[in-house]
Amino acid sequence: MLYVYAYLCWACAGCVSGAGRYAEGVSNMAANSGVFEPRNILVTGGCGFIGANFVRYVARNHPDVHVTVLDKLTYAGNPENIAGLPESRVELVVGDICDAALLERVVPGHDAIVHFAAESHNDNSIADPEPFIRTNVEGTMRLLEAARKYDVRFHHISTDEVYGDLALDDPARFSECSPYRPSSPYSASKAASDHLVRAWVRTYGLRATISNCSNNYGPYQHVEKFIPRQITSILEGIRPKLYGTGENVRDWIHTEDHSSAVWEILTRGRIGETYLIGANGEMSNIAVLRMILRLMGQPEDAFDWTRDRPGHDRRYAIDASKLHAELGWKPMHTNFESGLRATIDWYTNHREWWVASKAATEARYRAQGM
Ligand code: NAD
Ligand code: TDX
Repeated sequence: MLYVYAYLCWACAGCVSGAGRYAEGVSNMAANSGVFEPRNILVTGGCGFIGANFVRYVARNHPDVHVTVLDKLTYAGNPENIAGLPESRVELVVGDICDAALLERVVPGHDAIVHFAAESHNDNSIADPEPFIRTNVEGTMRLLEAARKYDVRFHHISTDEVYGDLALDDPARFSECSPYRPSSPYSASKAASDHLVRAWVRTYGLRATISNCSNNYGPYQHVEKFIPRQITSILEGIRPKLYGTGENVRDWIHTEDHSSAVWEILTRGRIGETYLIGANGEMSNIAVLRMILRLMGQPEDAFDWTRDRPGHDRRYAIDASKLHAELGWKPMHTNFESGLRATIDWYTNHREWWVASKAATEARYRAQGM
């Protein structure tokens, strides 16, 4: 993997853009097929959990595609997440999506932007909303402006949380028609970014799509998030922590299935459309935690209750029938327990990847009584 610190010098713009990329030219609606065939994609946030898994997915399945990752490497970004990928196909530019001058140098020559970069953790947004507004709202606006100027196709990665929550006993699920009702500073900032994308489509004719996905799990997820926090706590001899009553429901999807859905939407989705991504993975937090404890050989009550998250969303549930019907997408990981077992194995075998951030994360949680 080629690694470029974008802020070092203007000359980096040359490496960033890559002569090969320019030579291949702008792509690419395959003749008459209606399929968009990008050759050079810019992936923001590609050193984070879902972005890195997407970069790996593209490198594995689409060897003709060159990926430039643009990532600020915040506490949540780690270049190790994309280590080992071929240098000729994956290039890392370290920089901020809010930096308009940097975008002027990086964006030209790409035929699509897939925008994952965000501040992504609800608890952090409750403690300090400001970075969320800056990266998720201002950063998205800067990228949209660059995409507009250079006529680059845009895919925006968003979340089901923009729709607020559902009652535990409500059979309803979120669809593309659900009203926006975000609860936390994080989800409000993501909702704002969705609205910006829609406005750029309608007002400026930007070629953009949006996807709103449910809770992801899998390798490379930061230890602040529910599943890796509990797994790594057990590995470190710390009792897992369950917020509130533990009855809150999340709709789990393996991150690889999120990647395949994003690829389908990017290449075959209709411009201006929103697609919900989910894999029928509804489970209460306490059920997930008990499954983790069982799979790791612990008693099912070996955890502590903590105070609840303020404004804690009760239930998320996705109706992904538009994605199934229009694009024929289906998840590959349909057995949550076996996906969870593989995730436990990954964290067990990659202690060096998470151990430093574990200590810092638990100190932060302890200070908040969580
Ligand atoms: P993450 O926190 O693991 O990664 C975010 C990445 O963005 C990091 O690499 C970070 O360094 C980078 N970044 C942050 N601010 C930046 C900036 N200003 N400029 C450039 N890079 C910056 O997040 P994640 O869980 O991988 O989520 C990725 C995207 O998917 C987000 O947009 C999130 O809203 C969305 N999403 C996440 C989930 C989930 O379950 N985690 C579900 C649905 C949607
Ligand atoms: O220690 C914990 N104990 C606990 O009970 C943690 C970290 C979380 N929880 C609960 C809170 C939630 O109900 O587990 C659930 C999942 O929590 P998170 O992993 O923080 O995820 P969530 O808040 O649901 O948001 C996630 O899915 C949607 C991602 O972090 C978002 O980026 C995405 O948009």
